[in-house]
Formats: sequence, C-alpha cells, structure tokens
Amino acid sequence: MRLDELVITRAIVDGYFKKLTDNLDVDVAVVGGGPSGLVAAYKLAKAGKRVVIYERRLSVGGGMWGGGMLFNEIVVQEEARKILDELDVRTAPYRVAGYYTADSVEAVSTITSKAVKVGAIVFNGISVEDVVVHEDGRIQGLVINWTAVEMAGLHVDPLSIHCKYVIDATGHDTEVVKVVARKMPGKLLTPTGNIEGEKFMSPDRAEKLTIENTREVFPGLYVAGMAANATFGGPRMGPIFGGMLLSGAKVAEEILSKL
Ligand code: 48H
Ligand code: FE2
Repeated sequence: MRLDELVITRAIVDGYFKKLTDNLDVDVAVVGGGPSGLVAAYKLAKAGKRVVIYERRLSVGGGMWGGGMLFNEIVVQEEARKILDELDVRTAPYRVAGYYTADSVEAVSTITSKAVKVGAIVFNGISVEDVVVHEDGRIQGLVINWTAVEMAGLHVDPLSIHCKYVIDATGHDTEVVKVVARKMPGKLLTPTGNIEGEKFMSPDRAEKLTIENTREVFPGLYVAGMAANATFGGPRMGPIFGGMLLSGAKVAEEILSKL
C-alpha cells in the first residue's frame, strides 16, 4: 500500500478528539498515574465506572519505575502482594518472611496495561491546574492544560472537564489539595483544615497510616498514595509500594460505595 501523510494525520486527530470528547464528563478523574492512581483507576474501571487518568508526564508509573535509588525492584508486604497477584505482576518471596519483591518495570507496565484494558483512559502530557467548584461548594470537575504549556510558561488558558469524584494521586506534592487549600484556607477535612505535611521516614507507621489517610478531604475530592500522607500528616515509607497499591484499592472501594 502507498501511505498518505494526510490520512495518518486525520487518523490521529480523529482518534484523539473522539477519546477526548467521549470523556469530558466521567465518574472519576484520577490526577496522577503513579501506583496509587493506576490501581484506583483499574478497580473503578473494572467495576464499570468511567475513569480517566490525567498524567503530567509522557509516561505513567510515577515513582515506581526507579524502585529504590534507581535499583529497579520494589518491595511489597504480604497484605499488598494479593493486589499484584490479581494484576498478574510476578512477585518473589524475599528470605525474610512477609516481604516480596517485584521488577518495577513489570509492575508499572502490567498494572498500566490492566487498567487500560478494563477501560481506564490515560491522557498523558496533561497537567491538572485547578478544580471546578460552583455555588454548592463541591468539586465538580478539573481544569486541565498541556504540560508543554506549563513547561514553556506560556499564558494559555486551560479547558475543563466534569466528574463525580476526583482522586488526588499526585504523590508527595499533593497538587490538587494544594490548590484547594490555597483558595479555601482552613476548609480541608484535616485536623487543622489545612495540609498537615509529610513527616519523616518511618515505614511501618507510614504504610498503616497511608491506608487510614486515604479518604475524602474536601467535598468530591479524595486523596490516595503519598498525597494522602502529605495531606493528613503521615510519615514517608521509602521504596515499599504496598501502601500505595492498597491505598489505590481503598479509594476505589470508598468511591464505589458512593456512586
Ligand atoms: C497531572 C500530575 C500532577 C498534576 C503530579 O508520585 P507518584 O508515584 O504517586 P503515588 O502516591 O501513587 O506513589 C508514590 C510513590 O511513587 C512514592 O513516591 C513513594 C512510595 N515514596 C516514599 C518515599 O519515602 O519517598 O505519582 C504521581 C504522578 C506522577 O506521575 C506525576 O507526574 C503526576 O502524578 N502528577 N499529573 N497533573 N498536577 N502532579
Ligand atoms: Fe517517594
């Protein structure tokens, strides 16, 4: 066959804009495609909900690719291994009982593939910069822009999407919550009403608190993963990823019970 550059261009533009317009009003919008966001999206999409992930970078996976200090293995504990089993990510028991390792590239690529295959739509290269809130004070959607616009520092106004729930899965920076805290000081569902801030490294406490901290932080807005710990003042845990996976599963369950 003879290839035509205009057909190629039209195919991309038509395909992309269909995906975009079909997903302007969804059940759940996940901000950040790290481990917690990916698992949340997988669980929600598997339950038949319409889910999108907005990911600032070209690739999803967040901090999981690099394992610990670029040694690309992750550690998970017994409780979280079941999630990796369910997702077909192979784990190996470490010689200390209860600890398992997995190849971080297999983990990211497999979880991503599963999430996408059950219907989660990933929009990469897009950054969430604000939320939509009308008179009732509840979050109704997100304000999005190209990461390239953000990086270039261009003054280009964003677009908006609607969703029933937002999950802030942006990791340490807890970016969506930050916007809400800046525009509505004292109104978060945290002890101080503001962002409590991430604490020092303490893996055992951190992993448990991550699950507790995975909850609604503002009407319509949930936090998961490191964003949950940063928001509610939990410690960090280092390169053990079980809490991230379990947090993604918990936020999906909580939202499913409301949808
Ligand atoms: C669109 C955005 C925006 C935005 C950020 O950091 P992540 O991997 O997040 P988690 O919470 O799922 O996993 C945390 C884990 O990787 C980690 O750092 C751990 C366990 N640390 C322990 C320790 O002690 O350090 O992924 C967040 C994703 C990234 O891909 C960002 O690019 C993306 O969110 N993101 N996407 N709009 N405004 N902000
Ligand atoms: Fe981290």
